[in-house]
Amino acid sequence: MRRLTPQVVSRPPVDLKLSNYAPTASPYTGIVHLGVGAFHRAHQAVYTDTILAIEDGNWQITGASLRSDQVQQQLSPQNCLFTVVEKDNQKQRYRLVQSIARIIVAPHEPLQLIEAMAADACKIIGLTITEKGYCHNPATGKLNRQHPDIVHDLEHPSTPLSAPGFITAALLQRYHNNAQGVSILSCDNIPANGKLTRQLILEFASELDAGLATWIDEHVSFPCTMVDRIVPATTEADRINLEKVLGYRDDAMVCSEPFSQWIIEDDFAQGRPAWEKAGAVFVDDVHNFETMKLRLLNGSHSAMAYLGYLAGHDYIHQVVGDSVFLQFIRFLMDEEITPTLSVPAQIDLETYKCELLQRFANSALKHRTQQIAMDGSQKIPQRLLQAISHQIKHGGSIAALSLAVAGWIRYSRGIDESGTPYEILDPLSEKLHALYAESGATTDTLVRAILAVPEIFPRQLGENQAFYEKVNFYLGELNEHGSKLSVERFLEARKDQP
Ligand code: NAI
Ligand code: CS2
Repeated sequence: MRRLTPQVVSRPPVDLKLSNYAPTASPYTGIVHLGVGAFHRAHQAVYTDTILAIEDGNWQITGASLRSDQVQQQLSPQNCLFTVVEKDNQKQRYRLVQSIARIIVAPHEPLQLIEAMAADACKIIGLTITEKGYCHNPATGKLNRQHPDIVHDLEHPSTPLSAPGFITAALLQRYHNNAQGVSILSCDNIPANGKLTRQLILEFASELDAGLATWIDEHVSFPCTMVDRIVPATTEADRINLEKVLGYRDDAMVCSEPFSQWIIEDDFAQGRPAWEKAGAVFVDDVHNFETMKLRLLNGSHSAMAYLGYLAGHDYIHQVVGDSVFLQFIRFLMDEEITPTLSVPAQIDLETYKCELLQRFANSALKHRTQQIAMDGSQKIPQRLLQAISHQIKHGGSIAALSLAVAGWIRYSRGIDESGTPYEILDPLSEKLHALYAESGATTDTLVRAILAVPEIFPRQLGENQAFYEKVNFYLGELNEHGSKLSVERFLEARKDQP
């Protein structure tokens, strides 16, 4: 086995595209990024790789893991080089990415991470740490003070565990050093991700030092972003295929679709790379882009993940390849999500929705329904529930959205339609499991109990009778008929309506 090494850059295989630039000499880089998972590698690291080849600037990335050392084991032996494979049903394209300079494993080197973010050289702190990494309450957008990592970090602020704790520790150093401000760039699928991050950091900082909170307010910017590129978790089969084509083993490779979109609010405290030259779009306000993407793409994704998995589909392309689910998703998009959107002037919504369905049908990209199903408690508020609240307020239909929520509840039972158990990966899995165990055989007690979980359901929505009735009805359907037949019955019932 020949591992990917810098020699590849001097004599690359013919199929491999790569940019030409020298690695940064400085130990401190302009960008420090928390959460160097699959998405960061196929998205922000690629945009930055393009820019490094066309303009000067210390914009290489120091990547940090706040959890395991897996990313370091993948990247460090390869001098942080890795391959992105763009795949669709027609072709595969290979690109070597060189924009990551080094990796810090925070649990091993917490002070080095704080120092990297507090350094004058650092202008941007990026985040792709998943929804749960923000340690907030998704229903209220406030810091979850009961979160064990937050409890720890407020007691031990100089040796933190959480992302809010690490960022605040670095900002405290900058404040004490009278240093310049910095931009905190959340690239997670969270509504108003910049505003939310600001709120959480200010809440955390106020607990430590009121002067720090004022300094952050004046010196630190939190641009909101809409990010989009489907990047499934890499499998061993992906690595073996890459080795066959390119002749080297790449433990850090990622596969993604060709499509990529990055819409960013142009509010940077200390400058930024000219990412627009790599295709990013800078706007004053991302709200309408983000709502459109979170509800149409991610809302459909979650609906397909729960209902599709229950119907026996392991991958997203299989779900949209099943005409019953395809019709259902199109109905969900057109009848219940579209009415909740203010569409940005640059977007033709019909084209956008058709392209989404084509992207979902990409069978070269094996996107597991169970990957999307994880962390449902952190995802469904912005993907499904906000659209439901909007529809209720404006007298619109919530049937398909409620069937998707019922799909999530049925999925959370952890037993599939053939009786086989599976693991629920969700920060609230214990709570959901306990609610299932306590609720007995009928759906109504369970649905009442789940809709009363304050971390997920805003009170007004959880107490809405029409919503409760719909979810209860569809959960009964799913239990009685299974997912596919329930969706068929749903569509059949729509045919009779005017
Ligand atoms: P991944 O599983 O490959 O990486 C997740 C990263 O988050 C890892 O570095 C992990 O250490 C870190 N992390 C997990 N829990 C954490 C916690 N509690 N605190 C701090 N760090 C934590 O996942 P991937 O694919 O990179 O996705 C990450 C996020 O990126 C998603 O949750 C989403 O918000 C966003 N995203 C992902 C897309 C995709 O298709 N994969 C596309 C658009 C956005
Ligand atoms: C997916 C997203 O994992 C999930 O929950 O819905 O990561 C999705 O692939 C991206 O948002 C696409 O941009």
